[in-house]
Amino acid sequence: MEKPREWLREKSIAKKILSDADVVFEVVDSRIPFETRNKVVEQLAKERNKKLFVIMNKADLVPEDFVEKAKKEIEKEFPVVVFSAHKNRGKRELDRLIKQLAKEKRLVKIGVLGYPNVGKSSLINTLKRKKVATTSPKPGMTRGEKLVKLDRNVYLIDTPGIITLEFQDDLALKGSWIPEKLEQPVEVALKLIEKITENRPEALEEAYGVEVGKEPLETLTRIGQKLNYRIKGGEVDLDRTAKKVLWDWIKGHIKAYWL
Ligand SMILES: Nc1nc2c(ncn2[C@@H]2O[C@H](COP(=O)(O)OP(=O)(O)OP(=O)(O)O)[C@@H](O)[C@H]2O)c(=O)[nH]1
Ligand SMILES: [Mg+2]
Repeated sequence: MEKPREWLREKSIAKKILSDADVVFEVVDSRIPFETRNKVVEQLAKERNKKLFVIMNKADLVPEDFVEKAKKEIEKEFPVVVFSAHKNRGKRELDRLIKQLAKEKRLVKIGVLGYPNVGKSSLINTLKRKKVATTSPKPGMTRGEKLVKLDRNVYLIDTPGIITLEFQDDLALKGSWIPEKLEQPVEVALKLIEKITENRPEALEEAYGVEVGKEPLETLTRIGQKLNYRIKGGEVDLDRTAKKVLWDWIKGHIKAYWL
């Protein structure tokens, strides 16, 4: 369950990038903008006096009033750019911002940081207008750091997702952990269903055509029945259903969101 060595490694990546880079783009998932804000990254940026911009990516997955609400909240601490790598939204605004930053210094290195799977590499490809960084729905795609030249004097640094001092279960809820690598996928899926039920139960009804139950287990069982995921003897395969729900969450097929 615990992986102290990995945590230390991740923290050292964050530290290294924060000494290399002049500016940080902290990418978050617009569906769960607060949960995907990385405290370590923000803390280090503050300590080192680096400019940090929060990029609310995947804005295409949430409604506009939610985007505005979240943006306002985060802007109390950091400037925010609303973005969608899939819909090319926010590209012009970021282009302009980068141009401005490039005027202030001879050479600008922008560290693109955030949790696994929030869309750091996708953002870089959108800005570069070319597929230079590998992307995947699988959290943990980007391994090493990668320097991408954007302009004569502007570089972006693609990085692996930063995770620190967190349990795998919590990471999975953020879409930052591969469901197959969880010890108890059912437990995590139940937690996720609980969260979604609290915030936007229709999202589960829309995704699976089931009625949300009183207990998360009821809902998960109904989803399994609907998908016809069975184990020998005909009972619902909860394990398989849980992984499917977690993958659907990662892939943005479940339209739920919360502050
Ligand atoms: N709907 C939607 N999906 C997106 C957007 N940007 C990225 N994705 C998807 O999110 C998944 C992760 O994207 P990546 O760019 O690989 O994310 P990353 O942060 O580089 O991930 P790691 O390298 O694993 O840390 C992929 O399936 C992308 O297609 C977006 O703006 N909207
Ligand atoms: Mg990546």
